[in-house]
Amino acid sequence: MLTRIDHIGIACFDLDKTVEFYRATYGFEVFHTEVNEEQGVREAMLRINGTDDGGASYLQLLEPVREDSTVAKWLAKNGEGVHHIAFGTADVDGEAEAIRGKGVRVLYDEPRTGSMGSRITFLHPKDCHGVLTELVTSAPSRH
Ligand code: CMX
Ligand code: CO
Repeated sequence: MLTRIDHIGIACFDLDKTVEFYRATYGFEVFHTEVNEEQGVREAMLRINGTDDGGASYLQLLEPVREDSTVAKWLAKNGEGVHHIAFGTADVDGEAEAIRGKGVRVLYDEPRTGSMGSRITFLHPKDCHGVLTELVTSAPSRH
């Protein structure tokens, strides 16, 4: 079961400036930052609210750290903006398999490491009416 919006991924050219916009405009503070080398991004997670399954909802601000990263490619084509949405689930493996069985392309054979030790996978945007969709299971320490 997909139980919540885990985050909305937003691609930006300058992470520090974008973080400052969200702080100054809305009062959202940075909850966590990290570089995910595998995904080719430097990211800031802004926590919006907790949820009743023990998870939370975030904005994920993403700045590419190398030119061949998926986010760099997307920014070059589209400019800044909403890059993907992510649904939270207790069972990313099971959800990915079930969705794959419905004919939607799941991009990874096995979930990979996402923010804060979470496990993530992605569904191809062309199979999801134009929306790059991520599935996330939070790390146990966040429950
Ligand atoms: N949202 C919607 N559509 C998208 C998209 C996005 N974010 N990214 C690409 N597309 C579309 C393109 O517009 C293009 O459509 P057209 O053929 O109609 O022009 C098509 O998908 C192919 O795009 P592409 O630019 O050629 O890009 P690739 O096929 O090389 O890569 C994808 C697309 C989805 C496979 C790749 O972005 C990917 O693997 N994404 C998952 C990983 C990721 O995004 N990591 C960063 C976030 C990390 C995190 O959240 O933690
Ligand atoms: Co994400």
